[in-house]
Amino acid sequence: MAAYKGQYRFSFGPWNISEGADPFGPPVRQPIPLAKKIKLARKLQFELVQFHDDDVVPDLDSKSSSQIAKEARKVKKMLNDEGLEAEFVAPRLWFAPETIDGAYTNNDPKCRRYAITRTKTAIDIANILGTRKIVLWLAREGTYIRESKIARIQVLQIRDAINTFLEYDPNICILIEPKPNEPVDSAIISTIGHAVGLSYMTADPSRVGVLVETAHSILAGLDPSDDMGYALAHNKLWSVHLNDQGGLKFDQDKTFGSYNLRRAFNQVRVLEEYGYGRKGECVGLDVQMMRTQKASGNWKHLAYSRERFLFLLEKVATLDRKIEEQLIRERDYEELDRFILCHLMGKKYE
Ligand code: XUL
Ligand code: MN
Repeated sequence: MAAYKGQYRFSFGPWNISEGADPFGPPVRQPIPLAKKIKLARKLQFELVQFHDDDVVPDLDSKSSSQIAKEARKVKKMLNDEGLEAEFVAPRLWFAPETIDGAYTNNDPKCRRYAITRTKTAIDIANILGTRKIVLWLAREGTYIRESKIARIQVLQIRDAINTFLEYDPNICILIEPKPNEPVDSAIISTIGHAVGLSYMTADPSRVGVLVETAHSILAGLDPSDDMGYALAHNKLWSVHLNDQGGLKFDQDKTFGSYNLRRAFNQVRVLEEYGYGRKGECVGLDVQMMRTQKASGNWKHLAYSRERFLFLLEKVATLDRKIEEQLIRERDYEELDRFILCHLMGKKYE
C-alpha cells in the first residue's frame, strides 16, 4: 500500500479487532494482545489509537490508582515505541454491576458515585496517555420503560456529571457520542442535536463537543453527513466513527461504505469541504469485521475502510463543480442525481 501523505490522520480502537462473539454464539477467533494490535495500527498506516479505559488497564475497578498509573504508562510506552498517539479515552460505563440501570442517571446514588469516580479514573488514564479527549458514549443513560426515570432529571444529571469532569481537569475536552438505542430501549441523549444542546448547558461549552458515528445516525433515521454538517456548523465536530449500517437493525459497525457508497461519499465530502481534520481531528473508525471472517484477515475491515475514505476523497476532489452548480441553478435535481451517480460509478457524464 502506498504511503499517504495528506492531511488526515486515522484511528481505530482495539475493540475493532474482536473475537466475534455475539448474543447467539461464542467467540470464533483467538484474542489478540494489545501490543500486537498497536503494531498492526502502525503497519496499516493509522497514526492514533482510541481506547476505552479498561482497554488500557484491564479489570480497572479491582486496581489501586498507583497500579492503574503504572499499567497506563506501559501502554503509553507501547504507543511511543510505534510512533503512535492516543486519540481519546472513553470510560466503559456499561459493564459493571453498578451500571445496570444507568451510570450518571442511575436511580441509586451509590451507583451514580461509582460512575463519576470511574470517569475520573478514565481522565487520569487519558492524562498519562497524553490525550485531552474523553469520549462519553452514554450507553445506559436511558430507559426500558418510560416510568422508570424522568427525562428532565436525567438530562440535568448528565450535565452535572460533565461539569464535575470539566472542573476535575481544566484541560480535558468531552466528546459526547450519541446513539438512539441499544443497549437501552430509549436513550436520553439520542442524536447529535441532543448532544450539541447538552454541550451548551454545561459550565464550559467550549470544552464540550461531539463525535458523530455513521451507524448511530442511521439508527436514528438521520443522514450521517447531515449530522456532521450540523456539528461542524457549531464548531463541535471533534471526532467521527465512520462505519456503515444497513438501516434499522442492530448496530452493525460495517466497513465504511460497504452498504451505501453514496452516503459514504457525502460524509467524506462534508468533512473535506468544511475544514475537518485541520485542527488535528482524526478520521476515526468504529468498524467490526464480520463474524465469518477468518483470523488471518482480521485487518481487512480497517485497511479497507481507510482505503475507501481515501478513494472517496479523490471522488470529492474530481467532482465537476461547474456542472453541479449549473444543475442546482436549473433546479434539475433528477439530472443532478444522475450526474453524481455517474461520477461515483466512474461513468462519463454526458
Ligand atoms: C457503541 C459505540 C462505542 C463507542 C465507544 O455503539 O460506538 O464503541 O464508540 O465507547
Ligand atoms: Mn462508536
